[in-house]
Amino acid sequence: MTDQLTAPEIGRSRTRKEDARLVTGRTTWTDNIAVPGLLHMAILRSPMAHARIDRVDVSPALERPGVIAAFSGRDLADELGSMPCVWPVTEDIVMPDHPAVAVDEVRYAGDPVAIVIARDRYVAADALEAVEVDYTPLPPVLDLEAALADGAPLVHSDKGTNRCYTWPLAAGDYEAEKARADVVVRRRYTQQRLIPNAMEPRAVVATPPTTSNEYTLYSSTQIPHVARVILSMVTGIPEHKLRVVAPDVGGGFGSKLQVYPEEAVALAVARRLGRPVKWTESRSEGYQATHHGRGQIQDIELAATRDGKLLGLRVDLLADMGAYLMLITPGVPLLGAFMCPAIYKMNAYSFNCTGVFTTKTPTDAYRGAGRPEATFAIERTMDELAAELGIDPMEVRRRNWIGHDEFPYTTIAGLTYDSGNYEAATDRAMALFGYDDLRAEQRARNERGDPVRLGIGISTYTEMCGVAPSRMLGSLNYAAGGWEAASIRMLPTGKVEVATGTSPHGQGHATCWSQIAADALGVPFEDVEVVHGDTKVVPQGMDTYGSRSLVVGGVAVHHAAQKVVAKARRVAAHLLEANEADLEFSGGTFSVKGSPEATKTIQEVAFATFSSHDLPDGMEPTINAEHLVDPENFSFPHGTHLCAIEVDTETGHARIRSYVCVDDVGKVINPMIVQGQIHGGLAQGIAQALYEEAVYDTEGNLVSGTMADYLVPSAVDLPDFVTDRTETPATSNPLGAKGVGEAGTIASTPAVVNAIVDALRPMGVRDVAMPCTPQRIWQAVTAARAEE
Ligand code: MCN
Repeated sequence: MTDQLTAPEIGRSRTRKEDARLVTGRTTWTDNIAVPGLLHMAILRSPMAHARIDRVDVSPALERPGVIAAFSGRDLADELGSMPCVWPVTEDIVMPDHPAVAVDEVRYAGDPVAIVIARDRYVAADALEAVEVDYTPLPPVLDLEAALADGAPLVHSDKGTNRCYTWPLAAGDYEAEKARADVVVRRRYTQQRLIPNAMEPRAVVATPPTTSNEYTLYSSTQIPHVARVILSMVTGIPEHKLRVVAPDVGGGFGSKLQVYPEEAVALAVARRLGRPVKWTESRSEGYQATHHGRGQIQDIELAATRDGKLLGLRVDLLADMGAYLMLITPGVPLLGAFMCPAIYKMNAYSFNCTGVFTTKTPTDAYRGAGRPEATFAIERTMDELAAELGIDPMEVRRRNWIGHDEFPYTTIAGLTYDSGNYEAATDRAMALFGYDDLRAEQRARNERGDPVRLGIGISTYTEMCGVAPSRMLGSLNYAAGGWEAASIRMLPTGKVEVATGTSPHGQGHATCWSQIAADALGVPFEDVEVVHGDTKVVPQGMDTYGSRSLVVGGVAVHHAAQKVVAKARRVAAHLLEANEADLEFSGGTFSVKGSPEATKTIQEVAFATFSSHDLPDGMEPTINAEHLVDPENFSFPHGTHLCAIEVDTETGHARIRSYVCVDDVGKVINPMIVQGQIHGGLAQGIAQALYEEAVYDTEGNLVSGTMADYLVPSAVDLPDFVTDRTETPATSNPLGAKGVGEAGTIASTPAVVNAIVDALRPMGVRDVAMPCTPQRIWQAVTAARAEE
């Protein structure tokens, strides 16, 4: 068969078909859902980081006009199981009980304590103040190292320890490599806690059982399919009686890769009251109770020869779990464990991570999840090594990275990178950036003692995304699989429905999956409708996170379309009275080799299948198809990011002057979407470097608890980005694509901090803690001057 698949859609910058409704708000956000008889839920949250609950009395709230019901944690304890964690990374992990509403003890400021249900959301919110709670304060646990000391106060006293787990990874003999090294660079970096800021806050609507005993939960979630399984287990609602719908979702960045107590409680309340109930979090409530990201202390040691050849790497992490284990909390640092060696060759690697409980908001995945932290540690330390050796930092990287002719390459961490070309991306980035000219300008400024110094920051990153294969996830004790499902329905009129198990919340899947299906089926882009995010409509799926959707879910669409074409070919051959082997398929039309006038379009085949008057003997009357993909490997995008920053040594102000990135995400479905993903990712990575931090006081209160105190940058705070791509196709999927959703975030943080330190290094500064605020920069300069 010599099918010619014309490819007019893949690679084309289609504007996103879903955007008109999303950006005008003419869509169904969860908070827009109005159901007859809807009640509203408000949640009383702990004002303390750690306390014993001596008494909860909800009855005064019940006296308020408009209040329908109120519940303490104890009232709900019998009907809700513990909120589960699906990634217990070690056999001996400490897994504390996690009640959806606290019963005996609160463990972070924001822990739910009581629930009020009212006719109106404002009545419900006001009635919270009538709930009476007596607390006995307990000591907060805030510092990761202090939490592990003997005699430290305990977050979960029944567990006898604040250590959640210790997870090691080792290859080669690190100590031996260190012993023969000419230079060993040791550094400690702190990954501050970050608060994810999706544009749409979390929101839930739970409807009571129908006459057929079916519940529906609408939730602003990234994971309707996973949520259905977990919520069925927590609430006891049989899985086949629970439908979960993720309507249009206004962003998540990992914070909605979660099953939250509020979702379980809403279902329990709907069951108790037989009425639908809605809860939408306020922004400040979300800051306390939506999981946080990052929160690590990293001790890193890099051993190398005098000429900059890496010998070994050692990384010891303390990872802040927060008060409870959420869905994948313990696993997040493991994703970083595999990425610390990054694109570099070395002989030995030793990694150890200890998860620590604290009385702070639980942590979990936030854009990049483990990989931004790892990339930061290695890319910052590569710069430090270069400085110690007096070699240009890009040159040190070049001496160590995997050559383009060495793929597939198995790293010291045990991953096999399928493809890449670090030289090509770097050469392109350096040319766009004007690396040599900027270095010359930097030297000149340093020589004349310019108070505004120029710094150049490098990050040559790779990352593991795609979150699959399932077998590998299983070996890491992760409970879920890494597969994805797609099904394609060819409707009688030739239109196409693609049902995908991915659950987009801003990534443009409806557009990209239409492009993939349109090319494979030879139908117009406009004729494809993509449906998602409803367990009733798309029964199977693993949802969206870990930049997996294209390389798993998009690939599933491609395969399902191939199956449709294969079935259609059989029908077309029958109708054309030809051999299947003699049919060519191009642009949606089957034609008989040698007689070009004998044709059938795929739409004609669809109608013929619908009528089923004349099908091949024994053929099922459908050309619809389904496909599940479990990829053979992760996906490894990479790239080179370069940042030039001007640092005013008198005020501490840092201004990004130029930012160039050349990313390689393999083959691209939609270049404009890819560029948008990179832009958004850069904003979040730069935000970690310069602006954002969840700050707690000594009592464990979140003091950066509003948008006035937590600095999310806007477009005016960010530079123009120069983006470009190289294209090294992935070999692990037929589209040749690699993921892009987190790449910009992973790459950019070290590029910015490296640039700041590079600017200040001649003055004796060796590090600036993140976020590199003007105050911290000024303090670093002042301290270095005092040492001179
Ligand atoms: N794409 C492409 N060609 C490639 C790679 C990707 O055209 N070679 C397209 C895909 O078709 C898809 C988009 O780029 O439309 C992102 O694809 P992918 O890398 O597969 O990532 P996911 O769709 O799985 O999205 C998850 C990822 C993650 S993990 C976070 S966090 C994140 C992100 O996406 N959160 C986001 N991007 C976000 N974008 C928005 N607007 N909102 C969020 O919450």
